[in-house]
Amino acid sequence: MNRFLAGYSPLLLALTFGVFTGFFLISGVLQAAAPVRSVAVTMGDYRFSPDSISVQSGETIRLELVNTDSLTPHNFTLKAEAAGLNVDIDVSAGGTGILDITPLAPGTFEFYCNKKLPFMKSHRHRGMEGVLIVTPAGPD
Ligand SMILES: [Cu+2]
Repeated sequence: MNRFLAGYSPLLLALTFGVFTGFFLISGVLQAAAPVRSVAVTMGDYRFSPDSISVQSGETIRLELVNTDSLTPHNFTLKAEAAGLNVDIDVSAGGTGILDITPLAPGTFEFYCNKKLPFMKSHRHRGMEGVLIVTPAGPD
């Protein structure tokens, strides 16, 4: 066996191990601390604003829903089985809601408000709908 390696390999191993352990610890911490991108979505006057939200496949975004109407409750419904999403959340008049979503497949998926008073047009029918555009995950 090579004497040099025999003498130094434990040190090298320890250093290598230490460097890699440090790297993984740091990358783990960085990943855990990575901020989730927030998108503020207002709901009012039978509209979502914005009514188009873009996200990368596999990315988690936080939707901060704000109902700006003082009397009318709204809702955020997003049924996108293909992307692993099944969302149905009510937001009371003047209220807020927080929703983290992670779409798992690219595509364009409609979201809408499912509220409807008897004998009235549904909120969706009045224009309360939008699209979630999920783009393919980039290389990283
Ligand atoms: Cu509504």
